[in-house]
Amino acid sequence: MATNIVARPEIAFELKSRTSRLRAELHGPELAFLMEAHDGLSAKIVEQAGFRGIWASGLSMATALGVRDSNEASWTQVLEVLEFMSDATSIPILVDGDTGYGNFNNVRRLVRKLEQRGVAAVCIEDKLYPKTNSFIDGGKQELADIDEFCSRIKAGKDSQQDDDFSIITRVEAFIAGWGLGEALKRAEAYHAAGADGILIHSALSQPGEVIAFKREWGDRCPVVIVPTKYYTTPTEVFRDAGFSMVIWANHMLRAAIDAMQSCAAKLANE
Ligand code: SPV
Ligand code: MG
Repeated sequence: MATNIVARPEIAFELKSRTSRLRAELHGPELAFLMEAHDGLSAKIVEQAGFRGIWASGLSMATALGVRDSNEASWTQVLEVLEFMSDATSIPILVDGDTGYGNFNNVRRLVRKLEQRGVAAVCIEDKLYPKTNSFIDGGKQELADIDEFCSRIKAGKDSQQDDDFSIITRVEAFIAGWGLGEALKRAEAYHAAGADGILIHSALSQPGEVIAFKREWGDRCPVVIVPTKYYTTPTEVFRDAGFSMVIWANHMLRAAIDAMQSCAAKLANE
């Protein structure tokens, strides 16, 4: 029986934990794509479409709950949404953990609870609680103190029970108006504190900042990007630059809003 399973790689793949599959996507030779979902139904649709991982978007989960992307939904309410997404699917989920919902103590609790709900990885960004969406006056947003943010990373890594659970750290230096030097300094500190990958974010309509970062960063650890603003860039450019993972961050929610608005308007008018 065991021999049969080994002889069928697709079954062996299914048997691997979600945490190790997410890790394999991060470290694999191919550019990986995660698709956004915000509830059990959208998560199921993402899996059925063939994606190998889900981005549980903070913006989308908040919007689907009818609140702003400013930590207006509590972290335990987000946890409830994640449980539905996790139960409805078998592919790994990387959750947008915003700033970690507070300091190192909050991250410690967050990681323990995410593991219990079957979430494979969390991304935390180097800003302050309550967070503000990166594209609202990004240049005026305050970044976290580097040492304080590293304490959040270390607390998270110390708390995980499964060695394959991943903590991705999101560098907001470009968004907040700082340059490549600040982005690299922060990424280096977060990597040294135990981060499993760096998400480098940019608000420009071209990918110049993130490509410059990747060129300097090299292969110190996987680099993840979110082309929400530079969405017209062909994915070949990301592949050639050597990024590990691309996140399509809000697309399922946007598609749902368009469809619901046109359906509601049609029925109301006709
Ligand atoms: C989210 O999906 O909530 C994100 C990604 O943080 S973005 O909206 O592109 O900043
Ligand atoms: Mg977010």
